[in-house]
Amino acid sequence: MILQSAFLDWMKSVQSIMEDALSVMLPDQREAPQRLHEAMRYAALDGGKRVRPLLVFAAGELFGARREDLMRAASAVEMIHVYSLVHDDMPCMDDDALRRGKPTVHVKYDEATALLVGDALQAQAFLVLSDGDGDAARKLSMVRMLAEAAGSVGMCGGQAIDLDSVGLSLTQPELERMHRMKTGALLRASVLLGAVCGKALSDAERASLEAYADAVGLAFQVVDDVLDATADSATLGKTAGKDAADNKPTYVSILGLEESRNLAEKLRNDAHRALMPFEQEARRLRDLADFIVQRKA
Ligand code: GRG
Repeated sequence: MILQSAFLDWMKSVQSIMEDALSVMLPDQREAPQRLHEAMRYAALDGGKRVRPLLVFAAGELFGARREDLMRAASAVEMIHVYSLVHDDMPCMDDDALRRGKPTVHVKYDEATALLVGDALQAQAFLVLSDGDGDAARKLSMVRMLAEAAGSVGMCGGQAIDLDSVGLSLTQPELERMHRMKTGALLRASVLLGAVCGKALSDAERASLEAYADAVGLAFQVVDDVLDATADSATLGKTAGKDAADNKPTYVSILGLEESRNLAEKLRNDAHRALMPFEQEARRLRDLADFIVQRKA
């Protein structure tokens, strides 16, 4: 499967829209406290693939959402994602010095600033999501959706299980549960938030999107484990080989490289199958599943 230039152009245009949207929605670094605002912008701007915003836009375009609403939802999800990266890189968690090809926030600034950057980005995400001129009930349901994905039954809970799993040999179902929470929950929320920015979803449409998001979320993590074991730090923009060095259970450690690649391919097919009811209109989501499985960083 070769990604077409129309998809790559669309991806670049969303990435560029997101750079501008985030720049506007983050506090101005000339405003006090300048150092914290500067560090928030350092963490969030100029880097990353913007996979979650791409999912928000692709799902939103499928359901006829307004660009302004998508920019808000996508910025909120990306802020939560960036906060998680900043905290994850801190010495009390993964202790990493490189992220998105740059020194991590606690290295460039200091640990206290990194902690506050994450906290403030999380708060800013909910501010952005609850702002704007959309329907209040819909905004409240979106706030709940993001909070659930980010909290103790989603990303934070998955991170807690991850930290507890170092040195243990997890079974594949246990590993899957951890990743569905740690990375899958936010990817799923990205798809659903984008979709609910548009017209009301039927139960069947929602179920199809959830099946798509679950497959893509897991594929993302399987590929992440493969890349950690096979790519170099310069390509990844973060320290490669950390999972094995930290003695973490991964798809590669449980299944080996080839079976992990096969699993990613199976999940890509599952994602495509889930989109069949939408036919050609879901092409961006379909291409994104391909992109997530084929990515090199
Ligand atoms: C600290 C609350 C808290 C949570 C951390 C998501 C997470 C939980 C930590 C990130 C650590 C990590 C490397 C997880 C593997 C999957 C992942 C989220 C990779 C980074 O996401 P990408 O590849 O990054 O989308 P970019 O930089 O492209 O946005």
